[in-house]
Amino acid sequence: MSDTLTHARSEQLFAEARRRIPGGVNSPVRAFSSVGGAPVFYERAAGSRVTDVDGNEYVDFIGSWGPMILGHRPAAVLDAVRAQLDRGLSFGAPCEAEVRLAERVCELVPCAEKARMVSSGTEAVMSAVRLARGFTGRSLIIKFEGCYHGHSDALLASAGSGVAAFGIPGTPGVTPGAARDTLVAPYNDLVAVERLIDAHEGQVACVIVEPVAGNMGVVAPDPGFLEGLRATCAREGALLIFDEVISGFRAALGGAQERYGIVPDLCALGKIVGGGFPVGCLAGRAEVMDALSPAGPVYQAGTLSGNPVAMVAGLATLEELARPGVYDELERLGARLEAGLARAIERSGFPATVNRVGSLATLFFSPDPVRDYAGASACDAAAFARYFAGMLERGFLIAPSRFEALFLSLAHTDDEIDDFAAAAAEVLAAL
Ligand code: KE4
Repeated sequence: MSDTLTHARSEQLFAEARRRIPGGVNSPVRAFSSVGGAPVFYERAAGSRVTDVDGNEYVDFIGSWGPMILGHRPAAVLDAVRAQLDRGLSFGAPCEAEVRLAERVCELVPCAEKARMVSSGTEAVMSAVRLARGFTGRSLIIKFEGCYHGHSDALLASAGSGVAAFGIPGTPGVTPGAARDTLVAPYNDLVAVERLIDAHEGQVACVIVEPVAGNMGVVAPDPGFLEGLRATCAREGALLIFDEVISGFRAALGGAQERYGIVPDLCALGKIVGGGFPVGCLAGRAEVMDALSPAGPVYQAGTLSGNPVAMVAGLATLEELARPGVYDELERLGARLEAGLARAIERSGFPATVNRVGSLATLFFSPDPVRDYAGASACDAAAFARYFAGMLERGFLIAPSRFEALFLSLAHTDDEIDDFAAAAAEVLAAL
């Protein structure tokens, strides 16, 4: 924890939280467990900045883990939400807004012919896997080490994000039966995938991948990796699922599938599609999606799925992102950040490397390029914790885990990015 900013109120709230909330947080990575100290409790946020309950202001490079790509409290989303509040908060019945958001997702996302709304990325991925198993009649799934797909049982095998930060290969509570049908390959390793498929011919329902990995830190797909997965799945009769909960509407307006020109059979979306409200979305080929209840036999449901407030927030967000030049600007900001961090590494002489895809980046505490989980997990965790504290002290909020990304928004300014890089140079030099 920083030693000159005061965090008394955050510390007090954390003590109170721990009495009634397991670990004092509603999602583990927020607890600062791998970086030390009490988590910062947010009071309010606007644009690129958040203010904590002790009145400290920070430039925010977490952005609620991705949803805040427009910046916090964008006017267009606030206006849409305020108007909806006068019409109703939750219906549990069809409404026009969910039709319009499904249409918009299908217009923007290459694989999407139909879309089903849910309330989290976990739900979207869990439903996609069940749908793949139901549609193919097969049981096995292949995922990649270091990729995180939410916390449904079958996908908590060698997960990334919070699970990896705790060094938990899986987690207690996931039964051998639940994990048995999950096969794991190293990211960017096509040969390993083909070996698994050859060893389990006719049994693999799907291959699920973060097409841009964001939960071992940012790791881009090697040239040919996604193409290889596409061809292998087509040959094997397995479905290819892109988990685009992070990359969706961020890697490009149409997500990584647009950026790399590879069209999966299904994709899971989340974060940005809800504009800050709890929304996940399962989308894909109509032939597959129509196996979902009530059109087909694969059951899937949710009380708050298609919630009208969340739907209008998502619609307003996607409308803003569809404006001309948005992704050029996100790319420009990302390139500026990458160049700044590269200078910081050079100036400090600290052994580190930067991975970036668009407006996502990670500073890895490793002298070697990082292209998989083995590389990411070899990074210096203690150095990252000191770096985190140094950046917090200087007024920059980054994810409290080395297995996450820096999330840029359209609200970040050149000066904020340059100041971030200058602070990183100072902190790295002092590590
Ligand atoms: P949620 O259930 O948290 O909405 O989404 C799960 C999920 C699925 N797929 C990918 C690629 C994801 O990144 C996530 C969730 N991301 C983490 C951060 N890397 C959420 C932060 C948290 O767990 O508190």
